[in-house]
Amino acid sequence: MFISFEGLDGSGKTTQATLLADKLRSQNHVVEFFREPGGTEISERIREILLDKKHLGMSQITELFLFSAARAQLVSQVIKPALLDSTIVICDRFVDSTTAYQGYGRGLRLGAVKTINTVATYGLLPEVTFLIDVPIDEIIERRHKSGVAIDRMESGGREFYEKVRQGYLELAKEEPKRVMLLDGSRPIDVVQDDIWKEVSARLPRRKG
Ligand code: T5A
Repeated sequence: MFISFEGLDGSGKTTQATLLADKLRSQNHVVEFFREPGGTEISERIREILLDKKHLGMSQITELFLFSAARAQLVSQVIKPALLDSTIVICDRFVDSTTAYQGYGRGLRLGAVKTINTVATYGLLPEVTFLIDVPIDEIIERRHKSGVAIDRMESGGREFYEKVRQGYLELAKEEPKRVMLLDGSRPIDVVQDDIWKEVSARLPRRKG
């Protein structure tokens, strides 16, 4: 099973993805957990380039190809082999991030972005995607509280994030069977309950 988590920076994706991985492992499922961009040596090096605040002059097309290159390596080197081995793969971000951030956020042509997504993933899509939706004001408040330093992508500003959020909501409308929209402004355990209900219903039944 391939599961992805999506949402704005600070929406709580990593929190939810980690809780899900822990719960599955506690029930003896084999789980691989990856963050995007990242997850392989090459993809982690691309991540450093992408998030480095020194690279404010990066062209939008370069950015698109770098995210896609990191993903292509992750899919071919680890995700595909893991899925063939019946491992449950959880990804903190996948192609929908590129559609939302580079397509809707940066304003690159959606048709081109989706084609590049398909090439980078060899057509692989998650079986279920949890989109953790949180209003921008709440995200800003969480960011202030956590005191985490912002990276190059996070210097995009409010207008950029509004576009990304609308893009995500559009994706949830376009693909309601795959993308499950969750209100991430609720408490962590309440969001996790919704995720667990969906995932546990999809787990293969065990004999005995
Ligand atoms: N990007 C990525 C693209 O532009 N295109 C792409 O194709 C891809 C793959 C990656 C950046 O790259 C961009 C998107 C990003 O800008 P990153 O450093 O990997 O950046 O970080 P993010 O994925 O953005 O994730 P973050 O770690 O910043 O945030 P999360 O994972 O959304 O949030 P999380 O779980 O760390 O939680 C943030 C805080 O909120 C609290 C947590 O305790 C934590 O303090 N929290 C809650 N508080 C209240 N209620 C809840 N329900 C809460 N859930 C979590």
